[in-house]
Amino acid sequence: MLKAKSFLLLLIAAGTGLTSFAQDAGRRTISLNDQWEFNKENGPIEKVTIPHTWNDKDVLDDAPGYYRGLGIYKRKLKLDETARGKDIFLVFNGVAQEAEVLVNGKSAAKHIGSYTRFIVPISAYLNYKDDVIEVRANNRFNEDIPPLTADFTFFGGLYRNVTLLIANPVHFSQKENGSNGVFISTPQVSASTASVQVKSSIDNASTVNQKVQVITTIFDAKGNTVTDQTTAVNINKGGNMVVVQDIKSIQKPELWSPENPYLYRVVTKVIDAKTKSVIDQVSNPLGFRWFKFDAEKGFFLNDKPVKIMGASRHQDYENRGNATPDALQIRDIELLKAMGGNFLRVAHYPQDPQILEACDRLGILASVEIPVVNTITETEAFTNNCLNMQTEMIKQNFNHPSIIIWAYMNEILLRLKFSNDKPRQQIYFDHVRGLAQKLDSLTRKLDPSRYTLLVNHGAWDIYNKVGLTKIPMIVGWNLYSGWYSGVPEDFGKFLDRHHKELPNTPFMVTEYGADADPRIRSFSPIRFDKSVEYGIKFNQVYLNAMLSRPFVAGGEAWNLADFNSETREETMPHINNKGLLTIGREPKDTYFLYQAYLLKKPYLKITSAQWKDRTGTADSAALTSNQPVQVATNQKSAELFVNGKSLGVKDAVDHIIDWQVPFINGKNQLRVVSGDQNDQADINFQLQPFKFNDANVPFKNINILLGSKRFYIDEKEHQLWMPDQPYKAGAWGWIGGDPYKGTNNRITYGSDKNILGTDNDPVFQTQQVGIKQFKFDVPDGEYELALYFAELVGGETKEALAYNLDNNHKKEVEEQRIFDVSINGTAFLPKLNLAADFGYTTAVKKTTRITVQNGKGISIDFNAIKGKPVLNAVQLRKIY
Ligand code: GCB
Repeated sequence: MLKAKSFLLLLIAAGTGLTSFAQDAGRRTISLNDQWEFNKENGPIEKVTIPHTWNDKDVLDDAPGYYRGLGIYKRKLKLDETARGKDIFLVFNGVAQEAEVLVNGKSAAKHIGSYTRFIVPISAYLNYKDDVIEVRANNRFNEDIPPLTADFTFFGGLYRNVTLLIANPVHFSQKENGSNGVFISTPQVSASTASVQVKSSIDNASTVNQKVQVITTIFDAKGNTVTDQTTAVNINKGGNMVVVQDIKSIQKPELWSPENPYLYRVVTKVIDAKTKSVIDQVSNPLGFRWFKFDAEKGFFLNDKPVKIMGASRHQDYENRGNATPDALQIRDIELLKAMGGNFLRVAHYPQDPQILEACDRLGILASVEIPVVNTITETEAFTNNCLNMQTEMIKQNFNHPSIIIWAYMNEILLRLKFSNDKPRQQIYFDHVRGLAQKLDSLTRKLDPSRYTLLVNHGAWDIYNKVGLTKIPMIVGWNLYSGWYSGVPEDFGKFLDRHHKELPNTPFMVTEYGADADPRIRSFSPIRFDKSVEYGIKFNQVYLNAMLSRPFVAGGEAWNLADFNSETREETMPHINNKGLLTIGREPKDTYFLYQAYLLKKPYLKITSAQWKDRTGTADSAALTSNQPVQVATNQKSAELFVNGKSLGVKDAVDHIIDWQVPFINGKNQLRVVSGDQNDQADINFQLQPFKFNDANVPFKNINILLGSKRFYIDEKEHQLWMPDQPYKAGAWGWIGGDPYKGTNNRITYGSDKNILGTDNDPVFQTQQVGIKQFKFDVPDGEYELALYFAELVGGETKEALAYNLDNNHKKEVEEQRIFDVSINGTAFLPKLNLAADFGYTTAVKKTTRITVQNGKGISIDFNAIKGKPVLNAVQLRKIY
């Protein structure tokens, strides 16, 4: 056995940091995240640190698609002679999505799937002098590997921690699907006694039979030994043995729950029977809890009813793709806890090991699933990859007390294949059902102590017809009434339908949500406007419906945070904005709404404080502009003060209180008080004159969105955009036309296409179609005027434009428009042909300087030559 001193040498030689160093543990683990060289196939070599993805930048540009191909990572491994005779492994926590590991040019292992750990034995390939590890990762489309399609970006790379494991020849098995070889269960738990079963799989890779002792010790949270058990075994050379230890009668176990996530530690050692030295050791968490789902009464933890409320989570982060460092992973779970959540749906794939460790520690219940999303491939290889992923997921995460559910399919009938060939479609359905049944049976076999879950979208009939609601122990529904279709109030009806028609099947709402772009605000929020205010209304209806129905086990907001989804092209292209947090993890108003609903301690928060910079027109000749302010609270009522003056006490309705606040130009101090709770916020207000000749409100600049009821905050250029209005004499506004309603006249909110050449997509995504004139009745002076245009497409009822790398944005609109724009009678943009001159969905901004004289103000005239003239936005600034 290696002595401590020589280990030290080895560590220095490896030149890396330590991730886990247990005295006399027999094994050593050392992170290998640094000093990698990376290149894309045929690309230049760069130095990188793990976690790394090659897609972090190319998902940010306007171009559709991202690199899906081969990436090659190389690193030296400086092991010295002292490592000889050891069993050496590389532990990969996640490589996306196909991986081949080579050591000194020889293939040591291959792995399929982005989201689970794999462990590669490398001793046989080492020279202990100048070893080189190479990882060839590939995120190409492969029809045999799930996910095939999904609403998230399939980043490629060596994107989770890599570790070197140096073990003695006798060690906990590294052949147990990436797990640590020890599996802990609690066959019996009550408040008075509990039993624990520890199954340890041990390999003897040496050339002699080995007499060892397996010692399992359970420590409480303070480090006191609760109990231990020793088992003597003889393991044949080159063999494996599974040692089962039943530890009975642990008296009065401290129970694990969200309120008190009490963790025990189970340390299992392999000891040399003769020398008593430690040959190998692993440590695992242990929590004592029991739970059940009841179709009538919901979920119970330790015999107490618990509504499981929380969110789903994707693993990517702003500007980092999926290469998210540990600290940020952990922080997500802390943010979920601080929101009042007690449940995490780890969706749509297993995530970093830190996530479930944080759930154990913080008291967050969890479900985990494999990425079988939208559709399947009917091949044996696809089936086997699914089964293998499910096995890896379960065995790698088996010991987490936070996990109560294993899931395996999400909305698998979303993309209905073979719709024009019913007999063929029936074969496909049979295959889907068959795969679901295999995954469900495998899960129950591998882990009888937890529930199985299959997640459907809201198409009730088809999932029941295909038989998918009969297979899992609990059903999950992803419901978006009031978003993709219908109204939010339909949601409650769906819940009641399940309860009535599947009265014996427990269920959860595994997803619900509405996109909210934190830069967009509205006083008349509607579906698809992406306003934060619509998000508030939507979530109030959903939370009320779930919390008032005991048979609903719980619900998970989609999503904890905004996430990358390359094919989305909405107000924030390539991002799904349904998060309660932004992609950089800033809270949106909806996050505060959840705190008000879910936290038990008194809570009071000015949610509109997030909207720090506002603009609006003065009310008549007054020096104020009345605008709503929202407060989220779990108190009955609160009083709001503005610049020291009370606006009165108001009652909360569905955890929100609304006030009309008379904002003055400049800084406004808001303060809300309820009992001993209070919160305050400063809001900067840019007051626009009611009429331009109003001497009390001097005009500086104004930014107006046409065809829009939205406010938009351009955070990069610090510009505040406001909704349009029909022309008012003495002020400003449009004459003629209607808001853009989508290519096929569908009632939508502007275009849902990426506007090329800008990050301010919402400025361009709406427009006034058929506009005749836009007027500013400004006094004489020098002004700068900017007109914003884009030829819009999108907003169709059917599937968005075919995803096409060649010309994603080309689309024949019915009328190709040509029009003249003149300013105060002088030609400015003659024969403007947006599609022909600039291309579709492309940002066009035309600026000019105007000398206004003789009290004529500014009149922008639009003269149609062909089709209807359009204007998307207008900006006016007074120079002097
Ligand atoms: C769903 C999917 C999820 C999507 C979400 C959405 O039902 O399960 O992957 O991201 O809807 O935002 O459309």
